[in-house]
Amino acid sequence: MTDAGQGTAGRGTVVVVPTYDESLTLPGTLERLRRAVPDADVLVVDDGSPDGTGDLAEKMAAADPAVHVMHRTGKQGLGSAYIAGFRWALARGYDVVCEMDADGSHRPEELPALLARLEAEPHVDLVIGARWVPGGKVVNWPLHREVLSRGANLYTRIMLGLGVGDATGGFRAFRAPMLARLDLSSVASHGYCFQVDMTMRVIDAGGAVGEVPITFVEREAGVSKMSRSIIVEALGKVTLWGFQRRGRQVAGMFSRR
Ligand SMILES: Nc1nc2c(ncn2[C@@H]2O[C@H](COP(=O)(O)OP(=O)(O)OP(=O)(O)O)[C@@H](O)[C@H]2O)c(=O)[nH]1
Ligand SMILES: [Mg+2]
Repeated sequence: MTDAGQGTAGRGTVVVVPTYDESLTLPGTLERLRRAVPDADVLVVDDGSPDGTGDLAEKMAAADPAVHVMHRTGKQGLGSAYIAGFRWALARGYDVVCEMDADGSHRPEELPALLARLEAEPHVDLVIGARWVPGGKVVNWPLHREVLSRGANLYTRIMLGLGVGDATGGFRAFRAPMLARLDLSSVASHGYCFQVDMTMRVIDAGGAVGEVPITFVEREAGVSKMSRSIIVEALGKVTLWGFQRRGRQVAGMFSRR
Protein backbone atom coordinates (compact mmCIF):
# COMPACT_ATOMS: atom_id res chain seq x y z
CA MET A 1 0.00 0.00 0.00
CA THR A 2 1.53 3.31 -1.06
CA ASP A 3 0.26 5.60 1.67
CA ALA A 4 -3.19 4.12 1.93
CA GLY A 5 -2.71 3.73 5.67
CA GLN A 6 -1.27 7.11 6.55
CA GLY A 7 -4.15 9.58 6.62
CA THR A 8 -2.89 11.99 4.00
CA ALA A 9 -5.31 14.07 1.95
CA GLY A 10 -7.82 16.44 3.47
CA ARG A 11 -11.34 17.01 2.27
CA GLY A 12 -12.40 17.12 -1.35
CA THR A 13 -13.08 14.47 -3.94
CA VAL A 14 -11.59 11.03 -4.39
CA VAL A 15 -12.16 8.73 -7.35
CA VAL A 16 -12.00 5.01 -6.51
CA VAL A 17 -10.80 2.93 -9.48
CA PRO A 18 -10.93 -0.85 -8.99
CA THR A 19 -8.51 -2.82 -11.13
CA TYR A 20 -7.92 -6.40 -12.10
CA ASP A 21 -5.53 -6.91 -15.02
CA GLU A 22 -5.83 -3.41 -16.40
CA SER A 23 -2.16 -2.70 -17.17
CA LEU A 24 -3.10 -1.77 -20.74
CA THR A 25 -5.83 0.67 -19.78
CA LEU A 26 -5.01 2.13 -16.34
CA PRO A 27 -2.18 4.53 -17.37
CA GLY A 28 -4.29 6.28 -20.03
CA THR A 29 -7.34 6.43 -17.79
CA LEU A 30 -5.41 7.94 -14.86
CA GLU A 31 -3.68 10.46 -17.08
CA ARG A 32 -7.02 11.61 -18.49
CA LEU A 33 -8.61 11.62 -15.06
CA ARG A 34 -5.88 13.79 -13.52
CA ARG A 35 -6.23 16.23 -16.41
CA ALA A 36 -10.05 16.29 -16.33
CA VAL A 37 -10.38 16.69 -12.54
CA PRO A 38 -7.01 17.97 -11.28
CA ASP A 39 -8.29 18.66 -7.76
CA ALA A 40 -9.51 15.11 -7.18
CA ASP A 41 -7.42 12.41 -5.56
CA VAL A 42 -7.45 8.89 -6.96
CA LEU A 43 -7.45 5.55 -5.15
CA VAL A 44 -6.63 2.48 -7.24
CA VAL A 45 -7.86 -0.70 -5.56
CA ASP A 46 -5.95 -3.56 -7.15
CA ASP A 47 -6.67 -7.21 -6.41
CA GLY A 48 -3.17 -8.57 -6.95
CA SER A 49 -3.49 -8.39 -10.75
CA PRO A 50 -1.28 -11.07 -12.33
CA ASP A 51 -0.43 -8.66 -15.17
CA GLY A 52 1.33 -6.24 -12.79
CA THR A 53 -1.33 -3.50 -12.71
CA GLY A 54 -0.59 -3.01 -9.00
CA ASP A 55 3.12 -2.30 -9.64
CA LEU A 56 2.20 0.06 -12.44
CA ALA A 57 -0.20 1.91 -10.12
CA GLU A 58 2.60 2.17 -7.53
CA LYS A 59 4.85 3.80 -10.13
CA MET A 60 2.15 6.32 -10.97
CA ALA A 61 1.57 6.99 -7.27
CA ALA A 62 5.29 7.58 -6.73
CA ALA A 63 5.21 10.26 -9.43
CA ASP A 64 1.94 11.90 -8.35
CA PRO A 65 0.97 12.51 -4.70
CA ALA A 66 -2.72 12.64 -5.61
CA VAL A 67 -2.64 8.97 -6.65
CA HIS A 68 -2.97 6.30 -3.94
CA VAL A 69 -2.96 2.53 -4.21
CA MET A 70 -4.55 -0.18 -2.13
CA HIS A 71 -3.35 -3.72 -2.76
CA ARG A 72 -5.56 -6.65 -1.89
CA THR A 73 -4.68 -10.30 -2.20
CA GLY A 74 -6.42 -12.12 -5.00
CA LYS A 75 -9.53 -11.28 -7.00
CA GLN A 76 -12.26 -10.57 -4.45
CA GLY A 77 -14.84 -8.93 -6.69
CA LEU A 78 -15.82 -5.43 -7.71
CA GLY A 79 -18.21 -4.95 -4.78
CA SER A 80 -15.71 -5.65 -2.04
CA ALA A 81 -13.05 -3.58 -3.84
CA TYR A 82 -15.41 -0.59 -3.78
CA ILE A 83 -16.39 -1.15 -0.15
CA ALA A 84 -12.70 -1.21 0.81
CA GLY A 85 -12.18 1.98 -1.22
CA PHE A 86 -15.20 3.70 0.37
CA ARG A 87 -13.96 2.87 3.87
CA TRP A 88 -10.53 4.26 3.00
CA ALA A 89 -12.14 7.47 1.66
CA LEU A 90 -14.49 7.92 4.62
CA ALA A 91 -11.63 7.43 7.09
CA ARG A 92 -9.82 10.31 5.38
CA GLY A 93 -12.73 12.74 5.40
CA TYR A 94 -13.34 13.21 1.69
CA ASP A 95 -16.61 15.03 0.90
CA VAL A 96 -17.34 13.23 -2.34
CA VAL A 97 -16.44 9.66 -3.30
CA CYS A 98 -16.60 8.63 -6.96
CA GLU A 99 -16.56 5.27 -8.73
CA MET A 100 -15.02 4.76 -12.16
CA ASP A 101 -13.87 1.78 -14.25
CA ALA A 102 -10.23 1.67 -15.32
CA ASP A 103 -10.89 0.43 -18.85
CA GLY A 104 -11.84 3.73 -20.49
CA SER A 105 -15.55 2.92 -20.67
CA HIS A 106 -16.23 5.78 -18.28
CA ARG A 107 -14.77 8.90 -19.85
CA PRO A 108 -12.93 10.93 -17.21
CA GLU A 109 -13.85 14.08 -19.16
CA GLU A 110 -17.48 13.51 -18.12
CA LEU A 111 -16.78 13.33 -14.39
CA PRO A 112 -16.98 17.14 -13.97
CA ALA A 113 -20.61 16.96 -15.15
CA LEU A 114 -21.42 14.42 -12.42
CA LEU A 115 -19.68 16.54 -9.80
CA ALA A 116 -21.41 19.70 -11.02
CA ARG A 117 -24.77 18.02 -10.59
CA LEU A 118 -23.92 17.03 -7.02
CA GLU A 119 -22.79 20.59 -6.35
CA ALA A 120 -25.88 22.16 -7.94
CA GLU A 121 -28.41 19.95 -6.17
CA PRO A 122 -27.72 19.78 -2.44
CA HIS A 123 -30.57 17.31 -1.86
CA VAL A 124 -29.01 14.76 -4.24
CA ASP A 125 -26.75 12.20 -2.54
CA LEU A 126 -25.78 10.07 -5.51
CA VAL A 127 -25.26 11.02 -9.15
CA ILE A 128 -25.10 8.21 -11.69
CA GLY A 129 -23.47 8.67 -15.10
CA ALA A 130 -26.26 7.01 -17.05
CA ARG A 131 -26.40 5.25 -20.40
CA TRP A 132 -30.10 4.46 -20.53
CA VAL A 133 -31.55 7.96 -20.15
CA PRO A 134 -32.25 10.59 -22.84
CA GLY A 135 -28.90 11.82 -24.13
CA GLY A 136 -27.03 8.73 -22.90
CA LYS A 137 -25.10 6.65 -25.46
CA VAL A 138 -22.98 3.55 -25.83
CA VAL A 139 -20.17 3.39 -28.40
CA ASN A 140 -18.85 0.16 -29.95
CA TRP A 141 -20.81 -2.10 -27.66
CA PRO A 142 -21.78 -5.41 -29.20
CA LEU A 143 -25.55 -5.88 -29.46
CA HIS A 144 -25.61 -8.70 -26.87
CA ARG A 145 -24.01 -6.43 -24.23
CA GLU A 146 -26.51 -3.66 -24.93
CA VAL A 147 -29.42 -6.10 -24.74
CA LEU A 148 -28.05 -7.50 -21.47
CA SER A 149 -27.59 -4.09 -19.89
CA ARG A 150 -30.92 -2.67 -21.06
CA GLY A 151 -32.65 -5.90 -20.02
CA ALA A 152 -31.00 -5.85 -16.59
CA ASN A 153 -32.12 -2.28 -16.04
CA LEU A 154 -35.67 -2.98 -17.22
CA TYR A 155 -35.90 -6.00 -14.91
CA THR A 156 -34.48 -3.93 -12.04
CA ARG A 157 -37.06 -1.18 -12.65
CA ILE A 158 -39.90 -3.69 -12.67
CA MET A 159 -38.70 -5.61 -9.61
CA LEU A 160 -37.44 -2.75 -7.44
CA GLY A 161 -39.22 0.37 -8.72
CA LEU A 162 -36.26 2.60 -7.90
CA GLY A 163 -37.16 5.15 -10.58
CA VAL A 164 -33.61 5.10 -11.93
CA GLY A 165 -32.73 4.67 -15.62
CA ASP A 166 -29.29 3.09 -15.19
CA ALA A 167 -29.13 1.36 -11.81
CA THR A 168 -26.29 -0.93 -12.95
CA GLY A 169 -24.04 1.90 -14.15
CA GLY A 170 -20.71 2.14 -12.34
CA PHE A 171 -19.75 5.75 -13.07
CA ARG A 172 -20.90 7.52 -9.93
CA ALA A 173 -20.41 10.29 -7.41
CA PHE A 174 -21.62 9.82 -3.83
CA ARG A 175 -21.92 12.47 -1.19
CA ALA A 176 -19.74 11.05 1.60
CA PRO A 177 -22.16 11.64 4.51
CA MET A 178 -24.70 9.43 2.74
CA LEU A 179 -22.10 6.67 2.28
CA ALA A 180 -21.19 7.03 5.96
CA ARG A 181 -24.84 6.46 6.95
CA LEU A 182 -25.06 3.16 5.09
CA ASP A 183 -24.17 -0.14 6.74
CA LEU A 184 -21.36 -1.01 4.35
CA SER A 185 -20.47 -4.16 6.30
CA SER A 186 -23.76 -5.75 5.23
CA VAL A 187 -23.11 -5.28 1.48
CA ALA A 188 -22.49 -8.75 0.09
CA SER A 189 -22.83 -8.09 -3.65
CA HIS A 190 -19.76 -9.02 -5.66
CA GLY A 191 -20.44 -8.16 -9.31
CA TYR A 192 -22.58 -5.58 -11.09
CA CYS A 193 -25.52 -6.04 -8.74
CA PHE A 194 -23.32 -4.10 -6.32
CA GLN A 195 -24.37 -0.97 -8.20
CA VAL A 196 -28.06 -1.83 -7.85
CA ASP A 197 -27.51 -2.70 -4.19
CA MET A 198 -25.93 0.70 -3.45
CA THR A 199 -28.65 2.58 -5.39
CA MET A 200 -31.33 0.78 -3.39
CA ARG A 201 -29.57 1.50 -0.10
CA VAL A 202 -29.29 5.23 -0.85
CA ILE A 203 -32.99 5.43 -1.74
CA ASP A 204 -34.02 3.34 1.28
CA ALA A 205 -31.98 5.68 3.48
CA GLY A 206 -34.10 8.57 2.19
CA GLY A 207 -31.49 9.83 -0.27
CA ALA A 208 -32.16 11.25 -3.72
CA VAL A 209 -30.50 9.93 -6.87
CA GLY A 210 -29.73 12.09 -9.89
CA GLU A 211 -28.66 10.92 -13.34
CA VAL A 212 -26.44 12.62 -15.89
CA PRO A 213 -26.34 11.22 -19.45
CA ILE A 214 -22.94 9.82 -20.45
CA THR A 215 -21.35 8.25 -23.49
CA PHE A 216 -20.11 4.81 -22.48
CA VAL A 217 -17.28 3.52 -24.65
CA GLU A 218 -16.44 -0.18 -25.03
CA ARG A 219 -12.98 -1.02 -23.68
CA GLU A 220 -10.30 -0.88 -26.38
CA ALA A 221 -7.78 -3.12 -24.63
CA GLY A 222 -7.61 -5.68 -21.86
CA VAL A 223 -10.10 -8.36 -20.95
CA SER A 224 -13.66 -8.08 -19.65
CA LYS A 225 -14.38 -9.55 -16.20
CA MET A 226 -18.04 -10.08 -17.06
CA SER A 227 -18.99 -13.70 -16.38
CA ARG A 228 -21.97 -16.00 -16.19
CA SER A 229 -21.72 -16.09 -12.39
CA ILE A 230 -21.93 -12.28 -12.25
CA ILE A 231 -25.14 -12.37 -14.32
CA VAL A 232 -26.62 -15.18 -12.20
CA GLU A 233 -25.75 -13.30 -8.99
CA ALA A 234 -27.43 -10.13 -10.29
CA LEU A 235 -30.56 -11.92 -11.47
CA GLY A 236 -30.89 -13.84 -8.20
CA LYS A 237 -30.28 -10.83 -5.96
CA VAL A 238 -32.57 -8.42 -7.84
CA THR A 239 -35.33 -11.05 -7.78
CA LEU A 240 -34.87 -11.65 -4.05
CA TRP A 241 -34.77 -7.92 -3.25
CA GLY A 242 -37.90 -7.40 -5.38
CA PHE A 243 -39.89 -10.01 -3.45
CA GLN A 244 -38.57 -8.69 -0.12
CA ARG A 245 -39.67 -5.15 -1.04
CA ARG A 246 -43.10 -6.31 -2.19
CA GLY A 247 -43.42 -8.34 1.02
CA ARG A 248 -42.61 -5.28 3.11
CA GLN A 249 -45.13 -3.17 1.15
CA VAL A 250 -47.89 -5.74 1.72
CA ALA A 251 -47.00 -6.06 5.42
CA GLY A 252 -47.08 -2.25 5.67
CA MET A 253 -50.57 -2.13 4.11
CA PHE A 254 -51.90 -4.64 6.66
CA SER A 255 -50.26 -2.94 9.63
CA ARG A 256 -51.85 0.42 8.65
CA ARG A 257 -55.33 -1.08 8.72
N1 LIG B 1 -10.19 -4.76 -7.65
C1 LIG B 1 -11.00 -5.41 -8.50
N2 LIG B 1 -11.39 -4.81 -9.64
C2 LIG B 1 -12.20 -5.50 -10.48
C3 LIG B 1 -12.67 -6.80 -10.21
N3 LIG B 1 -13.48 -7.19 -11.24
C4 LIG B 1 -13.50 -6.17 -12.12
N4 LIG B 1 -12.73 -5.14 -11.67
C5 LIG B 1 -12.53 -3.82 -12.29
O1 LIG B 1 -13.80 -3.22 -12.37
C6 LIG B 1 -13.92 -2.45 -13.56
C7 LIG B 1 -15.09 -2.98 -14.39
O2 LIG B 1 -14.79 -4.29 -14.87
P1 LIG B 1 -14.90 -4.68 -16.43
O3 LIG B 1 -14.21 -5.95 -16.73
O4 LIG B 1 -14.50 -3.51 -17.25
O5 LIG B 1 -16.42 -4.95 -16.50
P2 LIG B 1 -17.41 -4.40 -17.55
O6 LIG B 1 -17.11 -2.96 -17.78
O7 LIG B 1 -18.79 -4.73 -17.15
O8 LIG B 1 -17.05 -5.31 -18.78
P3 LIG B 1 -16.56 -4.82 -20.22
O9 LIG B 1 -17.68 -4.02 -20.78
O10 LIG B 1 -16.34 -6.05 -20.98
O11 LIG B 1 -15.35 -4.00 -20.01
C8 LIG B 1 -12.58 -2.55 -14.26
O12 LIG B 1 -11.77 -1.45 -13.89
C9 LIG B 1 -12.02 -3.86 -13.71
O13 LIG B 1 -10.61 -3.94 -13.75
C10 LIG B 1 -12.23 -7.41 -8.98
O14 LIG B 1 -12.57 -8.54 -8.64
N5 LIG B 1 -11.41 -6.67 -8.18
MG1 LIG C 1 -15.58 -2.37 -18.58
